[in-house]
Amino acid sequence: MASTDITSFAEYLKGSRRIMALLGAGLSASSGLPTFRGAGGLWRSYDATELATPEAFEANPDLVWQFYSYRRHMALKAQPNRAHYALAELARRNKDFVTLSQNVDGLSQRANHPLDQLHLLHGNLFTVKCTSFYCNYSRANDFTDPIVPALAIPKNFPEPRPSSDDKTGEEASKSLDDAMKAGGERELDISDERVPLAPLSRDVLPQCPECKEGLLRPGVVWFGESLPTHTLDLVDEWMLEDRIDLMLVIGTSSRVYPAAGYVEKARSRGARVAVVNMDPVSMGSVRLTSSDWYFEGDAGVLVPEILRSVIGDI
Ligand code: BV8
Repeated sequence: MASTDITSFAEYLKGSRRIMALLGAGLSASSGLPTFRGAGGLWRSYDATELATPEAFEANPDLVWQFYSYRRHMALKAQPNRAHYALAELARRNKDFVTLSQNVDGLSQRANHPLDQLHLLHGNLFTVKCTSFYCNYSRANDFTDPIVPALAIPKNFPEPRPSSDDKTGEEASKSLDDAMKAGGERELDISDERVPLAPLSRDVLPQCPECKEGLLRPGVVWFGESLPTHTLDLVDEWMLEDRIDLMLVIGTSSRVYPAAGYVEKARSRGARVAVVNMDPVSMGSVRLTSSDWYFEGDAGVLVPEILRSVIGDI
């Protein structure tokens, strides 16, 4: 049975040098971004994992782009939470702390997490790349929102209610202007399947500016795609350098591989494991022993608390 005692963890943390963290969607939950498998796991009537595949993009590039454009938009509106900042501070104070993030939302980067200690296992919503086989075009840090006009989140405002004898339409446009001026515009929640989504033709989707033929796609790793080999090599190299003292597992269901496999890999290099999760049941493959810790609750609250003995108050 894992310990829930923060004091014993704080002591061990202070004596730890080589630390690894595996981050999941639960880290960004308190920033308002839905997780994959929890209640937020659905987008319209789709399981998010159904849309995060090359096959889905091939079959319906417009639907998949509407999914990703929505997530870009939500991630840009979200703010990093105290857990993102606490992990960034730990990285600044301990150069032997490496973070493996499954998250593509860019919030760790916006919390100024040292980038050479942040390994993005599943890519990034704000990188886009060409899908043409022979074209290598890609661009990072593309924060344009919407990325193309056709992917703008539809807005609606109160329909003008022209009076019955309005022949010129002036009254209607006036009430429309009034509604607009009164901030009547609000974004539709296109994650709700009841909100109609117009199909988009291929030519209004993001196009490659280099080869001028291929569609651009989000620079994330889809299911069935391999993780970035350079990143995996860097992580494996770090793991083999020396023993590992501590493996933090924060806000992840640890169901997606090979990412989830790093927990047992770290344990085999000597690490004790500390899990932060809202739900004791949703820890997937992670098996905790009496030398590990389990902290139940919101990562946004718990992570700054359990790291305080090293990072102080952030
Ligand atoms: C590959 C980018 C091979 C896209 C993502 C071995 C065994 C079984 C299956 C496989 C295997 N090897 C490969 C597979 C297949 C597959 C896989 O793992 N499938 C799963 C579903 C079983 N893996 C792959 O396809 C990988 N590729 O292996 O390729 C290969 C090799 C060579 C050549 C070709 C191919 C690629 C996987 C990457 C997929 N892309 N993301 C996008 O984001 O749209 S994964 C995506 O889902 C996320 O990035 C994330 O990693 C994952 C969701 O996991 P979590 O982050 O954990 O989120 P989740 O919602 O599941 O859980 C949230 C947790 O937080 C919960 O525990 C919850 O309780 C907790 N929580 C909630 N709120 C809070 C909280 N905790 C704290 N505080 C809170 N407030």
